[in-house]
Amino acid sequence: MGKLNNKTVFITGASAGIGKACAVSFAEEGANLILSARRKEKLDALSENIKSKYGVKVYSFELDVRNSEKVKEKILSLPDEWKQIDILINNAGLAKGFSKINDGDIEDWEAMIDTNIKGLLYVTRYILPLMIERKEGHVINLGSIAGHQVYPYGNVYCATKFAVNSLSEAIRMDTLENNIRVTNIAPGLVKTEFSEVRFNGDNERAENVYKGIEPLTGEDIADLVLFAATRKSHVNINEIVVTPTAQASATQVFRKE
Ligand code: NDP
Ligand code: 8X3
Repeated sequence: MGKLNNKTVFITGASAGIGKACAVSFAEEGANLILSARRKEKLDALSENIKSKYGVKVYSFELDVRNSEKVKEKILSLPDEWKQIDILINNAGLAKGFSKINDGDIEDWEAMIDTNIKGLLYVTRYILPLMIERKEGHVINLGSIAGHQVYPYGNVYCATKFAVNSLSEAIRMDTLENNIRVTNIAPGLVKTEFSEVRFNGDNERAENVYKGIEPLTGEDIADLVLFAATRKSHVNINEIVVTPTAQASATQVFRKE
């Protein structure tokens, strides 16, 4: 008997990294999953694997969270059996580029702002009313330690994660009378596709981010997301800040030679 049998979890950015690991961890606990991301073929492979391994129901579709009309359409047209969403994991997000503001690429800024802030808002805007109607639900946002501490060349990415941390607090305030739980997850270095995306497929540069340390994994974060989601209903984990043991802050990392 799983801890989340008959619960429905909606995960954005489920095709890779933390979102994918959450899909597996939540399925292991018996949850039915709504999975979304832009790369449908990755979602299809994951869905098949999860369905056959854990026997849960999976409903997946392509969704770019930057597209407010599509977000609205997809959520409002969910089949009835999928409308009762218990847990929303706002995970879709990315960093693009690593440069000073005066050298920054405006397209990269827009991709980060549109995905990490506006995308999270669009999805929350249409799912939250369904939770409020039932006076039950849990919104879990993927923030970052970059949302607590700015680091050199992190400028716009850090600003988007400061916004996520603020929005987690705001959603908590706005839904207090409706029995909605809200959790902000703020990890440090997690080895996923994150750095490859940030450095446009430059593998060597991406590998260097994790050189000499044992980084966190998507599974480590999924474990904590699951922890937050499986507390007794009167317990709200407001925030989890987590780093690799070798990382003390956004700027201090101890690397073995
Ligand atoms: P990955 O790059 O491995 O995964 C990112 C996921 O987000 C992918 O599934 C991707 O899917 C999806 N995504 C990106 N853009 C969009 C979009 N416009 N619409 C829908 N889905 C999108 O990175 P992580 O798993 O590491 O990142 C997940 C979250 O965790 C992000 O919000 C990130 O900021 C945060 N985080 C990551 C840390 C790290 O060190 N890795 C640390 C702290 C926080 P697809 O490309 O198929 O759309
Ligand atoms: C990702 C963690 O420190 O690479 O949010 O920005 S960091």
